[in-house]
This record gives sequence, structure tokens and C-alpha cells, in this order.
Amino acid sequence: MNRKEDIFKGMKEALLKGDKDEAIRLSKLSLDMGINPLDSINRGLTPGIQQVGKLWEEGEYFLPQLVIAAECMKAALKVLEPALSEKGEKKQEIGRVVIGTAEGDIHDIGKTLVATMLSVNGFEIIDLGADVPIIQMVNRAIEEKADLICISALLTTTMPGQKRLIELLREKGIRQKFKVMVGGAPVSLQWAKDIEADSYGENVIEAVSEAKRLVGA
Ligand code: B12
Repeated sequence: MNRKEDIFKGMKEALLKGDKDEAIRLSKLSLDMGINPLDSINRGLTPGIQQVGKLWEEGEYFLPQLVIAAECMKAALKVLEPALSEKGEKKQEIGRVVIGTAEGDIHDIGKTLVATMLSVNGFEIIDLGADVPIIQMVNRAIEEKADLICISALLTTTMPGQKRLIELLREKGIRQKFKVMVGGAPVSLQWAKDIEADSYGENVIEAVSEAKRLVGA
């Protein structure tokens, strides 16, 4: 196994152990080694947090371990994110995005990652955070004259918020003014089609390419 793989493995283990210092140390080391921060996120941190989620689901881990792992991931992302922005040359604004996690849902790691990568790729981002009332997302999109509304949901119970957002736009007669992109671990392409969203992204890479396609960039 090469050193790059060791770093990714170490990141995953740091999250599983809830070792924040190690997650930070390895993130710094990865940058010193010239490893692309997106690779560290996709191949080290994300598999780590997913494994924690799986162990929690299986009853091996308890909620505090989930919380600590999330804190580790956030701390590591804090180290890596500035380097993500450096990688992308500042381009001309190609579109304005209102983004948030659906009402009732406090998961914000994936949503924030998507927001960061869209920003790096030339989008202006209005990040409303997590647990955002659907009406607030719609109102901000109107105020900000957004091109795109991105709504994340990590819980099956908050996915209907994505559907509600589209219904609300329709009720207000402004559905065609905004493109709507949905995402989050339980969300699928089929769900996006069912609720008549304009697009779905499984991960940050897809989120960026789909957002560009939607604004014709
Ligand atoms: C970390 C975590 C937490 C942290 C969240 C910390 C934070 N600030 O975000 C904490 C510990 C607080 C937490 C709490 C809870 N959690 Co939780 N959590 C997770 C976990 C392990 C990882 C989520 C994560 O951050 N992944 C890493 C990021 C990078 O990935 P991501 O979010 O999927 O995002 C990527 C893509 O989905 C996509 N994406 C995301 N958003 C968007 C948006 C758009 C527009 C697009 C295009 C793409 C996109 O791009 C991202 C990057 O690639 C998941 C397990 C899992 N497999 O997802 C469970 C999980 C989501 N949680 C779960 C549950 C049940 C809960 C709780 C209800 C537990 C409880 N009993 O209290 C609470 C929720 C409280 C609430 N009201 O929201 C369940 C949900 C089950 C379900 N079917 O609904 C999961 C699946 C765990 C499990 N296996 O059972 N959780």
C-alpha cells in the first residue's frame, strides 16, 4: 500500500476511533504531501463517516460516537477546505445558488461540502444552513434572484421537504423561475424524478457538473 492509501486509511480509522487530533494531523499531512483535498474527503473521510453510520445502524456504536465522529470530520474539513478553494481559479460568477438542509434535519456536512465546491467552481452561494423552513428557502431564492435552489436531506423523514419546496414554488406560480437540485444520502435519482426536481447529485462532483449544466455553463 502506498503512502497516499495509508493516509486515507488513517483518516477513516481516526473517525472510527473518534480521534480528532489524528484526523487534523493527517489532513495537514495530506496537504503537505500534495494530496488533492477532494481525494482525502472522498476516499478517507467520507468512507470513515459512512462506516460510523453503518456501525451505529447495526447497534455497535451509540449516538455519542456518531457525534464525535461528525466533530472529527468537521475539524478535518476545516483544514482541507481552504485548500479546495485554492485549487479552483476564481472564475466569473456563473450562477447564484440558495442552499440549505431541509426543515427538521440538522445534518450539514454534505450540504456544506456541496456549497464549498459550487463556490470554488464559480457559483455565488447563499448558504442558509441546516434545519431551514421550506418557506424561508423559497423566500430567500426570490429575494436573491437565485438561479438554483439546492436542498439537502439526510433523513427519510425530511425528504418530503424537498417535495414540498417544489410544490410551494408551483403554488406561487414561480416554478419555472428556479432550477431545483436535490441531494443527500437517502435521496435517489428516482426520487428526484418522482418529485419533478430538475436535478439530483449523488456526490459533490455530480452536484457541480449538474449545477453547471442547469445554468448552461
Ligand atoms: C454524521 C451523522 C450525523 C451527525 C450530523 C452532524 C452534522 N453537523 O451534519 C449527528 C450525530 C448530529 C447526526 C444526528 C442524527 N442522525 Co445522523 N448520520 C450521520 C452520518 C453518519 C453521516 C452523514 C454525513 O455527514 N456524511 C458525509 C457527507 C459528506 O455525506 P452526505 O451528507 O451524504 O453528502 C454527500 C451526498 O449525499 C451529496 N449531497 C448532500 N447534500 C446534497 C445536496 C444537494 C443539492 C446535492 C446535489 C448533493 C448533496 O453530496 C455530499 C458530498 O458527497 C449518516 C450516515 C450516512 N451513511 O449518511 C447518519 C444518518 C444520516 N443519521 C441518521 C439518523 C437517524 C440521525 C438522528 C435522527 C439520530 C438520533 N436518533 O438522534 C439524528 C438526526 C437529528 C436531526 N433532526 O437531524 C440516519 C438516517 C436514517 C434515515 N433513514 O432517515 C443515518 C443514515 C444513519 C443510519 N445509518 O441509520 N447524524
